[in-house]
Amino acid sequence: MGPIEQVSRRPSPASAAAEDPSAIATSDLRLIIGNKNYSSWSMRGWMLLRFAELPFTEVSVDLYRPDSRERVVGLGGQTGLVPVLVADGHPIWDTLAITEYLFERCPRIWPSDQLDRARARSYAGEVHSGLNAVRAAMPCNTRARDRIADRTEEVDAEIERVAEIWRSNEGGWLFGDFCAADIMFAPVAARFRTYGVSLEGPALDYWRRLLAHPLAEEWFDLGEAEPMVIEQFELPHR
Ligand SMILES: N[C@@H](CCC(=O)N[C@@H](CS)C(=O)NCC(=O)O)C(=O)O
Repeated sequence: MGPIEQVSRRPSPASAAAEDPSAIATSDLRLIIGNKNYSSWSMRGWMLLRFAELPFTEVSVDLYRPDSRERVVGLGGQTGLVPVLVADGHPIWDTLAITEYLFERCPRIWPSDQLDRARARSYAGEVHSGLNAVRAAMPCNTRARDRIADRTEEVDAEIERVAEIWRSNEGGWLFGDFCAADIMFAPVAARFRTYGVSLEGPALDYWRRLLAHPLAEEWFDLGEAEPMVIEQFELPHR
């Protein structure tokens, strides 16, 4: 099956124009993503765009097929990986770069305080370049439950690090108001649900809140409705 193109449910132009009156008139945004059930980076890219309230067209490519990367490259990606945001024909092929691009048009992507912003970016960097053991042991499979992951020491240490960050939440979200730092952790929260990771106290509260965020719930529902099954990410049940 070829790429599926659809126009995302759009925010009211008035609300987006309030952030940046020139944005709607000047940019054509197209987001290339993978399977919603399995692609954690696609989830982040999609949530970021929806949070920024910028209208965009969505193009879905089935991942992990022999020609998937070629298709993504054909749509403008340079690495064959998703997400890719094509802005007025110019591809941005990395989630952190997409985040910064959106921040320049929608300041609430990051906290308003400079030091908070630096800390939020540090968390995003940690997710982007780290959590490798969790990623390998707990493939993203948002609709699955009660799956068994190999909980090595490395996996448990990364889970504890995530819990430590989540415990520091400031009465709701990591920096008070919801921002890109929370979005970075949304697929991690979904992984913890799939593989039954137990949390306690403020980390548990934060995990619940993140999974119940309207954009996360919408993404999970869309993933639930997808028919595709990628066997390599379907780990055994308990
Ligand atoms: N560094 C990239 C990571 C992107 C990435 O690994 N995407 C995965 C989906 S979650 C992918 O495209 N996998 C398809 C493949 O490996 O062929 C980013 O931040 O956007």
